[in-house]
Amino acid sequence: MAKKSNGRTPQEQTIDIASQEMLIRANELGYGTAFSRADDMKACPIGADNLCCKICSMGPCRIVKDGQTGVCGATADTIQARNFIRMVAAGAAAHSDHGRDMAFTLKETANGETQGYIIRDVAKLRNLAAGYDIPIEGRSPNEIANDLADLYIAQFGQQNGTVVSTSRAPKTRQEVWKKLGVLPRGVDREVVECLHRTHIGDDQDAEHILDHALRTAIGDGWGGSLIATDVSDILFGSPAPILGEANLGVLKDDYVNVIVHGHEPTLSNMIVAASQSPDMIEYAREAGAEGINISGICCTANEILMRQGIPAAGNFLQQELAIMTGAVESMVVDVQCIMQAIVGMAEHFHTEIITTSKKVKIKGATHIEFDERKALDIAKQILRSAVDNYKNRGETQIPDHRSPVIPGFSHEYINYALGGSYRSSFRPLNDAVMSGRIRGLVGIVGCNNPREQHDAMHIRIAEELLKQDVLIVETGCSSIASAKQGLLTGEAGLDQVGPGLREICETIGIPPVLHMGSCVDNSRILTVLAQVVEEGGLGEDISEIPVVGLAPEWMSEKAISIATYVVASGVYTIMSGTAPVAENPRVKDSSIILDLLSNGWEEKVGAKLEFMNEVDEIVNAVLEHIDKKRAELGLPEYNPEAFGKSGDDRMLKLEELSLADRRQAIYGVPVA
Ligand code: NFS
Repeated sequence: MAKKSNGRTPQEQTIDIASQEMLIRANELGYGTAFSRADDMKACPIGADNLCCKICSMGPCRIVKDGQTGVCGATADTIQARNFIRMVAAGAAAHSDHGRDMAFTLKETANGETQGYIIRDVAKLRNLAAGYDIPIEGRSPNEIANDLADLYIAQFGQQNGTVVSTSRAPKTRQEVWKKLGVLPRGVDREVVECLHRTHIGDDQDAEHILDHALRTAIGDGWGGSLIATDVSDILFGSPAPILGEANLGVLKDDYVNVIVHGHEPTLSNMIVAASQSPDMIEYAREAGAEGINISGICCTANEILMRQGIPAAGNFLQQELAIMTGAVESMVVDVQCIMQAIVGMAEHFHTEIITTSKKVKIKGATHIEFDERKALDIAKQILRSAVDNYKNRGETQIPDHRSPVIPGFSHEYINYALGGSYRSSFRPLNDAVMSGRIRGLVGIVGCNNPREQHDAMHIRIAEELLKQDVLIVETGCSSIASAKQGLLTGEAGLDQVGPGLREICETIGIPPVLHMGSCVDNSRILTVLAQVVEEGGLGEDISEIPVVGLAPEWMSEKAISIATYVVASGVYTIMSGTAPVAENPRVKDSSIILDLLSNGWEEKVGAKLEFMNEVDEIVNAVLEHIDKKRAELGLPEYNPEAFGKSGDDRMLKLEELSLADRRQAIYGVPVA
């Protein structure tokens, strides 16, 4: 078995077989990857605890023993709180700037200034607009979209008042925020204030700093991210279940392979459309290929997987590995989660890395700047250059591993699936939780981190919770991890789930793990929870629902912002791996921050943020919390014995009987 000299074996680095195959190849060829670099470079221990301050040039200061402060006198808890909120600011900025760009694309589309985009989901547009008191009767979709776009664009630069989309949170939750003074005024304003407060000599009270982290993150989850999701649905359609595939085996030897990687759906959707146009197919055939095969990595993968069934080549840690197949003509990237290392890896192969965002260039990559006004032309230009590169392809090694996946569980689809078109409702979901068929709900979200075993935590936690009748919703790289392991299809997942949850999945026809989209689509989880509250029976506020949020392999600042707004929304949240702030046993004050994030936030917003690393510990904490919330609501104690005795299970048993015995079993009396 190939093993890096000072690192883990590929099997220790990832549980994903396709990735193991590529890591073995990397070792044989002597190419470094994020996995080997993580093995070769230990994380800085002071930075890992976030006990290092470099916000001014009197430092950098590092706090490594009791009583020590920065040159300015900043204490450990102040330094950690400042570092934490700066991560929230960066994460919120990334999500929200994406949302802003989407809102501008909506505005330009409404005014006929873009190429190839249309308003696809008129119903969602009208519903949203009506909710914000934008007139809809007798107006064209473009007129309504123009007004909604103006309203949304204004939320970013708004100075006073409240970000309008926070009104979609339950009233009780809005009251909690109001009382605490953390209703965001404008998305950008809160991000800027994070930077101001953490400049040398400003806010030096950890608790006060963290209050503003809540405010900024709410502006992300219920503001920028929600806007990104809304507009994506309006322009590209609200997702509904569709069959797709996931893992490196979706690459095809006889096709020109183009991977879209990053986050924004604007270019990727256009590349998909262009790849299916007859002129591009013809162009590829002339080059000797069967056609153009598009697949995705990271959240771009989720955006096109859940709307069009375009396959996902992999999650975050597979970006370099995809290039190592030797079968990728172009990797087209936009923003976020793009490792600079892909350019170096591509140099070993024929792959061309193409950057497309005005905001992102990578040295050594080709830059073809995207412009919504010429979207289709640019998409075709990118594809032509990929086709031209096909002739340069050398030896390939595509792992023969791919799994079917059914993504597309938007808030709107779940509403429809539960009740049908004429009585769409969350009632059956609430009832299932109330009866105990579903013990509780868990959202598993977030990244991969090469310091952990790739995909392992996502999958192990999901598998354990499914056995306990916990319904799971997923987004981001977590959902791609589950997709690769076959947890996102009905049949494949159901033999692994508890009896009550299985009944529900079979009745409604859903997998036990619901793929809800990309990371900005965590906003879908928020609006689902708001509707669960509205439906009644599970409390007056999100904090009363038996629900937990998990980010088992997080690595990005966006994940910190997400965790913060999920907690701010009232959901107990656990992150694993490297905690963004940690306790150093030699620095007493370093425990303050963890207490503020857990007990402090529980007092303020009704939910804790905690950090744990063992699967058993996490699963126990989740179940304990769910059962506690069930008890507080006066719901029956969870009892798996009570379920699984009807439906398909009974039919399967009947099938084993002779016809006469079967009739006896059904009618209770012998029937000739
Ligand atoms: Ni989320 Fe999506 Fe993945 Fe993490 Fe990156 S792709 S926005 S940040 S790594 S889940």
